[in-house]
Amino acid sequence: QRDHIELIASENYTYAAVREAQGSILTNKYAEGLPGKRYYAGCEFVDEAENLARNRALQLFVGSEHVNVQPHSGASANIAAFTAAMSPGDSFVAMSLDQGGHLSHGASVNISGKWFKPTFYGVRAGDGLVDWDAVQRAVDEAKPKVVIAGASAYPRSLDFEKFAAIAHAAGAKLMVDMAHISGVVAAGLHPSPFPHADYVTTTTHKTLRGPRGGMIFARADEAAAIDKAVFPGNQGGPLMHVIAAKAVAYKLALQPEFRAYMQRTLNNAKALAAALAARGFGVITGGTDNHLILCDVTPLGVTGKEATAALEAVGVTINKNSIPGETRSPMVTSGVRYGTPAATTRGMGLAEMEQIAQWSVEAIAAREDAAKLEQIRREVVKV
Ligand code: DSN
Repeated sequence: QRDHIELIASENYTYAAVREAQGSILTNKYAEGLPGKRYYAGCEFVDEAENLARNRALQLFVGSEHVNVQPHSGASANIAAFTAAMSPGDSFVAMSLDQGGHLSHGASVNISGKWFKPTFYGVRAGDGLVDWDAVQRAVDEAKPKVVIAGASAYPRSLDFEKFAAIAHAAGAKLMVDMAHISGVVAAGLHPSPFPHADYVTTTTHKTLRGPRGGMIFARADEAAAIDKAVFPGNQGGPLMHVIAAKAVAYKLALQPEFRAYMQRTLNNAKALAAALAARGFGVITGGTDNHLILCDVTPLGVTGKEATAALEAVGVTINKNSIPGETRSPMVTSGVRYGTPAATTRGMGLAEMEQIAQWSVEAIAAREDAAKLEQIRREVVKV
């Protein structure tokens, strides 16, 4: 982590205070249930931690009504929300994985796609933006119980109000998975899913910069259903050390410094997108509104796998990624995804973004030249 430049859009470096809480003796405690209503004695201190996390989460996301901070991960949060809203066999609508969606939004290999019936929408071939006609068509066809808005590789803002209008007109619930953008939403730099969504799931370790974990928000009238879906529906004992660490992270995210950090993250992403485009990368949608950039690397004569390997060889860590209209397998891909949250946490700014784009294009060009790759790697290690 010291020697590489970390540019995976879903990763970050969390705070020392979060690591301290997450590594604490609270890991020793079983606490099934909720604060004040546990199945075990001796929960007075973990109750305090969970109440802090819950109250701070509600404060951080203005307009939210209820939160459960126990999900172990984003995928756990998603399956709990699914089981609160649907029975096995029920239909839902989501963005497909190869168009920017997430594995846990109905991929055939995931429980969400095995137990429930997904119908997918995607992005428009021309501009890479959400295909609203496809969303409406999918809803009309599937008559879903749930519509999901949220993505893992979508570089533009999502119009949650529009998603809610389409879902609610069809009698479906809107579930927003804001895992990638929760920090951006918390900072007020992305339109909020509140009050439009019925359920909002997220991870806590991406742009939000907390410990690895998940949480679910719900409308007040869905509170009991969501709590039951998490425990005993999908999980046993909550990870109280992680919940304490979530409380620490949310407190830090409530500070003005966090908003400034998030603004720098977005500025860096815009600068990196422009610098990559200037060097021949096919930047999908032409830029970014958030912390991530999706690029077609085939104009540079490589696949996503080859580009990622070349950058890894010089100490720049990104991931290969399918792009809209993908023709290659997910293990090869035509694209790569960059993200700026971790590099920004490290203090990098606009000059470094320009440098990263330059190293990227040089590493790809030198991918079969071990001596040149080593020379670039030595430069990377110095930053
Ligand atoms: N695996 C994460 C990502 O990289 O986007 C999402 O869970």
